[in-house]
Amino acid sequence: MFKEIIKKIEEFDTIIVHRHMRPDGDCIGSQAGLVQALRNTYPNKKIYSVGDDIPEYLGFIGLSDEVSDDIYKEALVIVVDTSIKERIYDDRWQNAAFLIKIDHHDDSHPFREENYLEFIDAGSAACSAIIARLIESSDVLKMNKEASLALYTGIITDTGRFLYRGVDKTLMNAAANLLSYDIDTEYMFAKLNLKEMNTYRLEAYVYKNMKMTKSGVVYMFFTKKIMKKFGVSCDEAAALVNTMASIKGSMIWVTFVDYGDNIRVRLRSRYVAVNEVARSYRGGGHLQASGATIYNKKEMKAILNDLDSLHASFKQANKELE
Ligand SMILES: [Mn+2]
Repeated sequence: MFKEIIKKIEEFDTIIVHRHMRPDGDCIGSQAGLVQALRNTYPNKKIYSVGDDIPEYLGFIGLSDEVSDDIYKEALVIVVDTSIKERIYDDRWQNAAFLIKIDHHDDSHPFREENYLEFIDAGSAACSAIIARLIESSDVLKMNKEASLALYTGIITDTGRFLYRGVDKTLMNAAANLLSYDIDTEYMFAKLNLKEMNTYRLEAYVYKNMKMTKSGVVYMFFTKKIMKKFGVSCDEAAALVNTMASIKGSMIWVTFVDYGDNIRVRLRSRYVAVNEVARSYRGGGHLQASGATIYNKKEMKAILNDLDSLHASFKQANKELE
């Protein structure tokens, strides 16, 4: 399949790379890494990166270009790290002459039928690792320092710094190859890890105030009032979900963040698959890292009930796990 993708890349003079909304590190890393490698390989092709909603902490790798509507009809569009078409940032992907999807989600669905190719490796813990393999395995595409920094950042973020399940030999080999391009990892980790003092204060608040359901699902609701008090944004609050990650007996942990129009839910877990529950509340994602959207306290209660039952029956069936 890599060969067919490369063939299409060779065929087109205009290549536009899209990704999903509300991008994370793997999403930006996949997109920027691919764009940088393509630019490095084809100085005479027009290569674009779509999306101006790059989070500040990913500004050191993210690329955002203005793309005019009329070039799509002659362009190859590549969508990275996106499972369903509703999540693609910028609807103009539909106008592509040819469309390619490269993804690693379990619930990935085809974007369309005609003039379309997809490569999905749900076994890869990061989409960036697939892009790295695509580039490294081809005789045509040329990796460089910028591309490798972006892809390595994607791998680091989507694997929780190589901690999550799914980190395997293939992924580590891809990461090792990227390191041969002289990436400044100290700089990268500073960009990813440094937090404002008020975020740490809020973290302390989470430790003190997180709640637990009967079976041990831990959760935190970040109200407007709390976020205002600590001076953190909704996204910064949501990023604190893993503060609750390592509590014995609590294999599911959840944040609720009041975004005003809706409440966004982040679900994380070890062992237990939580994406089914996410799907029933307008969300989805990975088995152990999903998101959902709810609209009121009643739904919050309902989703917590669902998770509590799931957690209770999982514990019942897996007594050795905690
Ligand atoms: Mn990803």
